[in-house]
Amino acid sequence: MQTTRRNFIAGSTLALASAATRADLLPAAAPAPFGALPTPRQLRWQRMETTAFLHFTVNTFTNLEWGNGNEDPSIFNPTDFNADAIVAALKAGGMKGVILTCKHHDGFCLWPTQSTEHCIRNSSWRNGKGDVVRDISAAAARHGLRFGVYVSPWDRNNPHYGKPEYIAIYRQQITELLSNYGPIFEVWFDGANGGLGYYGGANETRTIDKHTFYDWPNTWAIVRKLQPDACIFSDAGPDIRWVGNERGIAGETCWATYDPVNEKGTAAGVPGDVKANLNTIGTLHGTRWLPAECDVSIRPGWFWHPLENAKVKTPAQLVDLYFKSVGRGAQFLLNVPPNRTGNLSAEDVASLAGFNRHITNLFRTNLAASATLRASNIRAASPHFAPRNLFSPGLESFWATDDSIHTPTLTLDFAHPVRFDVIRLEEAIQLGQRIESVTLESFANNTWTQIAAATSIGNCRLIKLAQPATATRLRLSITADAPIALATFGLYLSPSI
Ligand code: FUL
Repeated sequence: MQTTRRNFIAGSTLALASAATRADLLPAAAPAPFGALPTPRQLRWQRMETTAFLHFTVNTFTNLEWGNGNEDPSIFNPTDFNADAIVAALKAGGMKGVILTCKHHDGFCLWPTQSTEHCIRNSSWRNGKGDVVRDISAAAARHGLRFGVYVSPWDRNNPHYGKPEYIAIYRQQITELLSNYGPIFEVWFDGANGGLGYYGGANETRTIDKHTFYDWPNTWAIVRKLQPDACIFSDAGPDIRWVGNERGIAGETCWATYDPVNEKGTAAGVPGDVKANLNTIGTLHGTRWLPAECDVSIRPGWFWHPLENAKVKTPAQLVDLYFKSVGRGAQFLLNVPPNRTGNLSAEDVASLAGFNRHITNLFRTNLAASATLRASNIRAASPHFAPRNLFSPGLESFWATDDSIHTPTLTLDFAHPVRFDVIRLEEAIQLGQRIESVTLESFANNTWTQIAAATSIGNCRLIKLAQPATATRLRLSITADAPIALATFGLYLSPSI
C-alpha cells in the first residue's frame, strides 16, 4: 500500500493523490443496521446460549410442584447443601448462567427477606442463618457463571396477595434481590397469575387483573434502575420472550423480532397475556427485538421428586433440545432441580456432563475452514468483508455484500471430500436479523443437489442432516432482506453419543 501510494504521488498532481490515498486507507463501511436491533444487554444474553434453572424450595421437601402457601418453613432443611458442587456441575454441563427460584408460587423466600416471615430465616436449615440466594450467587461468581433470579409474582402464602398492599411487598422482594446479591443477568417473571391459595389462612381463590394489578411498567423500572444490565423475561418481554411452551422447543422458523399479541389479537405487553403459539415463531420484520427463551426441565417436573430419578433426560435428549432451541436462534434454559440433600442428583450431573462433552466435541473442528471460497459478491471488494471471516470467532468479523446484493452465494471447494452432518450459521445480529432463508447444495456428476435448507438464521441456526453427507463442492445460497452480514458458516461431523 505504501509503495503504490508513493508511486502514484510521484506521477500525479498532489490534489488527486491525496483523494485517492484517503479512499484507499478508509475501510469500507459495514452494512447499515436493518430493522429492530438488540440492546447490548440482549446481545450479551443471546451469546450465552445455554443457561441453567434451579427449582428449589419447600416443594423439594413436600414432593409438590406448586406449594399451597401453607407450608411450615421448618421443612426446608437440606442435609448437605453445597452451592459450589451445584454450580460446578452446571458449569461442567456447559451452562453460562444460573437462575434460582428465589421465591416460587408458594411464597417461601430462599433469602432472609424483611418483607415476610415466610422465609429461610424461619427454617431449620443452619438454624435460620442460611441464605440460598447468597450461596448460589457467590458460587456462580466463583465459577464464572452469571446469576439470575426468578421471583414469582403470584404468592399463595401472602395474606395481602390480590390487594394493593401486596405490590409494595413484591417490589421490596425484587429490590432486596437486585440490591444484595451482585450483578444479575436475568430477572424471570412468571405468567401464572392468581388462583387458589392459603393467603395467610384465608384459603380462598383470589383473581387479579393481569393487565393492571402488578403495574408492570413501574415494577420493571425497579430492575432497570438497580440492574441496568439485567434482561427482563416474561411471556411478553420486554427483553426476552417465553418461547410459548415448556418443552424447550422453538419454532422451526423462529425470529428474534416479535410483536406480541394477546388472544384478542391486539398488542400484548404484560406477562400471562400473549398468544403463546405465536411466541414460538416470532414476527418476520417485527418492530421489537425480543428473542425467545426455551425453558424445560431435565426431569418431568420442575422440582425434584424421588420417583423421577429414573426419568432424567439423557445426553442425547439434551442434545436434541439444544438443536431445537439454540439451533433455532433461541436460548436453552435447562432446569436441573437440587434434591433434599441440597445437591444435584448423580443422574442429572452425569447427563449434564455427557451433554456438554458431546457439544464440545461436535464443534471442535470446523470442516468448512479447509475449503477454497468463492463468493458471488464481497462488500466493496474489501478483505474486511471477505468470506474468510466466517471462520473467525465472534460476531465482529463477517462476510458482507454490497448494498444491492441480497441473494449472494458462496461456493466451497475441498481438496479432499468432506463428511459432515451438522451445519452452523450465525448472523452478525448486532446489525439486525437480515437473512430469511438459506439452502446448501452439493455438486456431483455435473449436477447441484440440495442437501439442506433453513429459514430465520439470527444468532445461530443449526441444521442436522438425517445422514452424514460427503462432498467436494458445496454452494450456500442466501435470501436476505438487505445486504448480508454472516458471521459464521460451519460444517461438523457428530461424534457418537
Ligand atoms: C411455570 C411455573 O408455574 C412452573 O412451576 C415453573 O416455575 C415454570 C418455569 O414456570 O409457569
